[in-house]
Parts: sequence; C-alpha cells; structure tokens
Amino acid sequence: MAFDIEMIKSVYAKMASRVDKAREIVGKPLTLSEKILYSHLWDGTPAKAFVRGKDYVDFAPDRIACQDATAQMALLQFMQAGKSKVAVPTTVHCDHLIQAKSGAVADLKVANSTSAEVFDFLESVSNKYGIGFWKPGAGIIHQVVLENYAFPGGMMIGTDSHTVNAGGLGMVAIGVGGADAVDVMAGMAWELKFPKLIGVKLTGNISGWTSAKDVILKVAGILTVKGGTGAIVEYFGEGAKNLSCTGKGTICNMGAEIGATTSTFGYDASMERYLRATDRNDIADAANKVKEHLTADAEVYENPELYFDQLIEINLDELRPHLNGPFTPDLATPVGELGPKAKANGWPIQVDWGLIGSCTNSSYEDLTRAASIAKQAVDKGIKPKSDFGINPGSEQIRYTAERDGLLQVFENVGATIFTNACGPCIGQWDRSDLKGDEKNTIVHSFNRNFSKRADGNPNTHAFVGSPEMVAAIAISGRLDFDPMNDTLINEDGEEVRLDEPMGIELPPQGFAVEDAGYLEPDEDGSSVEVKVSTTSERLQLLEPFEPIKPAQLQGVKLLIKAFGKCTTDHISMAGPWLRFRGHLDNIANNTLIGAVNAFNKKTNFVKNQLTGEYGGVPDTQRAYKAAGLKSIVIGDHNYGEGSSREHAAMQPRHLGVAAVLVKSFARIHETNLKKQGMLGLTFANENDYDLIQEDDTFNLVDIADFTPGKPLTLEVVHSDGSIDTIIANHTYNASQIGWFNEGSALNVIKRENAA
Ligand code: MIC
Ligand code: SF4
Repeated sequence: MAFDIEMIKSVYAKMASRVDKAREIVGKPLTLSEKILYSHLWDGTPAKAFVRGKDYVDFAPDRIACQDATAQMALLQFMQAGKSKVAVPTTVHCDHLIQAKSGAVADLKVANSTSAEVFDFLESVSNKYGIGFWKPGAGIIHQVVLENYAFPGGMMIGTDSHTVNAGGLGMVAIGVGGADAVDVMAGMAWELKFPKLIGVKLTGNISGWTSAKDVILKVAGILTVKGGTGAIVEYFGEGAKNLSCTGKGTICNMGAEIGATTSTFGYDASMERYLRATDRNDIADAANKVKEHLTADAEVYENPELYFDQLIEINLDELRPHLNGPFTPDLATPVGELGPKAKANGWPIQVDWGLIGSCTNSSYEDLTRAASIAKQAVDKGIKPKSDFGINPGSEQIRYTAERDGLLQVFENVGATIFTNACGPCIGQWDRSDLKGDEKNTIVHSFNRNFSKRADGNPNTHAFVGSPEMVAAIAISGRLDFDPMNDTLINEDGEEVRLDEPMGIELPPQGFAVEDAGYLEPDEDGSSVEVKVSTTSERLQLLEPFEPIKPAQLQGVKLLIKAFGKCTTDHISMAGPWLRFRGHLDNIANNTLIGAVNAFNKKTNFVKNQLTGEYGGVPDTQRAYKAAGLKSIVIGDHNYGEGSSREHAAMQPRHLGVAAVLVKSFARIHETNLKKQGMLGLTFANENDYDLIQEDDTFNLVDIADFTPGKPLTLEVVHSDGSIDTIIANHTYNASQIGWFNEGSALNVIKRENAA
C-alpha cells in the first residue's frame, strides 16, 4: 500500500475541475506540465493565465523530500520557524554521508559511527516534527522516492537538485534550497517563476546498446548545461511510451544537468506497471480514473510546435550510445568516436574504474543490463581491465538483486558492492589506487563529472555513460572501446565480442526486502528532544542573519572574480566537507576554494586588498569581515550550476559577502541567494565582466531604491582612482526585496509566526 494515499486521492479529486478551468483560462489545449502546475496553485482553482518565464506564482506542493547533507541546514532553519509539525508529508533520507571504501557492510558500520551525531540529530528532529526517516543504508533519496512516494500528476519539492527524478513517474518534482522547503514545511506557499516549456518528441525505439541514459546524454549535448534554465522539459511520443518508468526517471534525473527546472512524462502503461510492482496498486487504480489529466491534451502532442516554447525531436532508432565528459556533463561524444578526441586532448585512454550507481542509474533494470554485460566477461573468459564499483539504489533493489543473483555476477568480475547510497558520486570515495593527483580516467553512470567531484583529484577525467556501457568500457579498460564494432582478446588469446545488453524491467518474482530502513515518526512528537551540543564541530544552531544596510554597500571589496565554470561544487565543495554540512561556521572554511581566480588562474589564492597579500578565499573574506567590510563575488555564466545546496549561499552570507554579480545564474542558486538576504545580480552588459580589476571597490549607489524591475547602478572604483559605472539587472520581486530588507526569508517567517 502507498504512503499518504488519502493525500493523493484528494489531489486527484480536485484535478478534473482545476484542469478544465485552466484550459478555459489559458484558452487552448494544455501540456502535462501546465496541468500539474495549474492544479497545484496555492490559491486553488485557477483564476488567471500566467506568462511563462515571467510571472512569479505561488504553488502548493504535495510533499517534500530531503537528504542528509541538505536536511541538516533545512531542519536547523525549520526549527527556528516556530512550528510543531511539518505542514505537508515530508521525508529525510540518509544517503550522502556514507563513504565507499571496502564494501557495504563495513562502510555502513563506519558511517554509522563517524556520523552518529548527525544521523541521531536527523532522526530525532524528524521524529519531533512528523517527518518520515529513512536510515543510512535504506537507499538513495531519489530511488526511494520513486519506489515509495512519487505519483503521477503530483507536485513535490526536494532539497536536492535531482528531485527531478520523480518526473519518471509523471510528477512535477523540483529541486530547491532548504529555505524553500522550510516555507512549505511551515505551511506557506512555495514561489516559482512560471516555467517555460521545452517539448522533446521521441520517435522510434530504443534498442541494442542504446539506453534511456543516451537520450539525456544526447539532450545535454544539444541544450548544454544551461539550455534548460527556467524550463520544464516534457517528453512524449511513441519512443517515450516504450521506455520503462525507471528509464524515464534516468532521463528526468539528469535533466538537472541542463539546468531544467524539471522534466516529466505523461502517465502511461510503464508507470502503471511500476506502481503495481512497487506495491502501489491503490495509486495505479486511482490514477487510472483520472488518466486523461495525467498527460497532455491530444492536440498538444499532435502539433507540439504550437504549445511548447522550444521543440526537440530525437529519433531513437538512430540514437547512438554516448559518453559525456570529461569535467562537464554536456560534452557529448558518440561511443566509437572518443579515440581521436581523447588523443587530441590528452585524455588518458586507459580506464581505471567503472562505477555503476547514483540516483539516476541504480534501478533493478539498470543492474540487470549491466550484469548481462559483466556476466559475459566471465562466460567468455575476459579478465576485466578496470576495477568495478556498484552502488544499488535502495535496500529493496539490493535485496532483490541479491536474491536474483545479480550481485553475484558483479562479484564474479571482482566488483565491490558499496552501500545503497551516493558514495563516489558525491566524493564519498576512499580511492586507494591513486597515490597522488595522477592523471587518470574513470567511467560512471552518474550524472555529474565536474572536476574533483568523485575522488577530489582535479586530474581524474570522468565520463558519464549508461550502466551497460560503463560495464563494457570497464571490461575493455579503454575509453575508445566500441562494443558494437570492436572485439576483445580473452584469456585464451581468442577474439571475442560482447553481445548486446539484456535488461529486465521489473523483477519477475517481484521486489522483496526484509528491512527497508524506514522509521515512522511519532504521532505526537512534542516531547521529543532534539539535541545539538554547543561544542559539536558538525552541528551548530543558527543565528539569524542581520540585514545588509545600504550604507554597508558602499566601499564593497572584490573578494574573487571567478573565471569560467563555477558550480556549487566550486563554491562549497562536497566530499570531505560534507561532514560540516550542519555547522555553518566550520563549512564556511571551504567557501569558493574551488573557484578559479580570473587574475592568476589559481584556486583559493586571492588578493587581500587590505594587506596586498595573497591568501585563501575564506581567510581573506574573514579579514574583510573583521574589518567590518562587505564584499562582492564576480562570476561568469551559469554561476552556481549543479547542486541545490544552500550552503553555497549561506556560507558567503555568513562570512560577510553582500553581493554576487555574474553573467547568468543557475535557478536554484539564484533563489538561494535571495532567500539568505543577499544580492544576486547579473551584468546588464556581459562585457562589463572584463572591466573588473583585482583591486576594485564597489559602490551600490542606488541600493536604497531597490525596486522590482529596476536595474541597480554600481560604481566600480579602480585602484588608480578611475571609475566605471555599470548596470546590474536583478529578478527580485517585492516579497524577495522584503527578504533582503529583513536579512533573510527565514527572518520574515519568524516575524510573521511570532505575530
Ligand atoms: C549533488 O548531486 O550534487 C548533491 C550532493 O546531491 C546535491 C545536494 C547537496 O549538495 O547536498 C544536489 O544535487 O542538489
Ligand atoms: Fe546522490 Fe549523486 Fe544523486 Fe546527488 S547525484 S543525490 S550525490 S547519487
């Protein structure tokens, strides 16, 4: 039986009338995305048509999911909001804080002891506020959500950018910062700019070596890491119907890598099969009754160019498997064409590791497809040339895969089965085969491959592919291996070929699990005590941020002018720093240490304008703070791409950065800056980026007149006394300016709740 079935039924009960009303108001047939958005308005029945990409709209999401690394900050903030229970069904999943080293049993034991304080905090705070708690080892948040909570036509938010995975089950599921989640937990509306809509029509059928992963690898190549910004990507067409539900999840999941607000698919037979296989006949039956509202109106898919802002068509019959990378998930190359590219760029051809897992590709089907390749290595006498690591997506998948002999297949090729957790995908990987920062190549089925992400080594070249392609490449040990055309030499010196992968969509004997790892919260948690030790180095209660006053915005120092890609991994690195996610002052010591200084191309080496000396970014910033000075960060395009982690905004805020001025922002990060009462600004003229010098001081001359829709003027005072006056755009609406004026969105909630 499904969790929260009454809530789901009530969403469905209101759906028909709201969708009909929306169709009437919009005046034309509706996409699925619009149906879900318009049926989740905070004000209930739709009363006006919204302008895509322009209007801010208040929504009422059905549920919230948080993972351990972001939940700490989200719940520390929620504790300040003055509520006794969360207002909508919420869950916390412990998956990011578990290191992959020797294998699941030992690694989980270590995590349970080294992170006991954090897990205990999350468990008790969940219990207190009515939040469902998934213990370490239960699985990766997005697989667990897909298996248990996602439902067609629903809307959810989650404090992780890959919350979008639930689009595979026909949801509008959106990644947000913790402060956004706090709004909804506290019973308030959740605000989002009404997204634009990108349609992706899938014709033909996936077959052979091509998989669902290749659809999104291809889309990433087309749209690039910022092409989906501000948009929902809606997939449809015959090719979509023929994909499994978890395959759809993979495509939606990695939609985070093109900056899309989310991605989704209309309800179909694959979703019904998945719901029934995961013990949710009740949802499938309820969804079947409102089927027509859980997909777009027929006219939309017949003439998509009339209804979407942008349309992409992919013929799956012609789609080839891809490997994307290194260092960015949108550098797409068809398998078989990597040899010359690697040679020209100096990417090591030899592959050291093949890693299968991550929230995007750790389903039962993924494991069966990869296992069908691994099995051939043994059957055909080929000794794999690379090491293998596997992270199953959930305990239910792991248990079932063990029962069905899949894990044994991987063990037979020497694979290490890591915990059902993020592991190497988030730098939680104790990689013993490297001595230092050697140049090397790995392939994985994850979705992110930014510099240093998996193992902290800037010289690890990571390529993203489907689990079965990762298995094939790992067996061959070569980045330029093309299993469709190349042969391998086995241990008897014979030439052998790998046959096409064979997947099993859902376990024929059904899913099974002994202990899924779920803890239901107490009905009344009022007596539960949440303990945070004042001497803890991992958890720290929050102090409200002071508003930044106009006078403080004169004489603002340049902290760093970031060069090129500056993702949240560059702003607040994960891996070893994940341990401080609940302690703002400690984690602030990693602020922007991965960003490249435009003036010397070094990381964590910036000029302190007070002393003229060079030092680390956090130290330099602490020096400005001690001197009572505010600072500004300058950045390039798509600043803050990647994660939802609000630490990337809270840390600079805590250290005294007042403004971030960039060519463009990634959506979640821009909102996170606003929520924390900072200024997130964009250059009106991109070329003004080039005017910024190392010794610059900034005056935000008209900040006292901070108004929606009105650009701000900045004086950039150079060291020779000359001044450039530049214009900065912003997207703050009136209530967001209120957050800035009061110091943070949380300060506003606290004041309102106290009143
Ligand atoms: C990621 O994949 O980068 C993460 C780690 O899951 C993040 C969340 C975090 O930083 O905790 C995300 O994608 O939002
Ligand atoms: Fe975890 Fe990686 Fe998925 Fe992020 S992308 S939730 S780190 S598995």
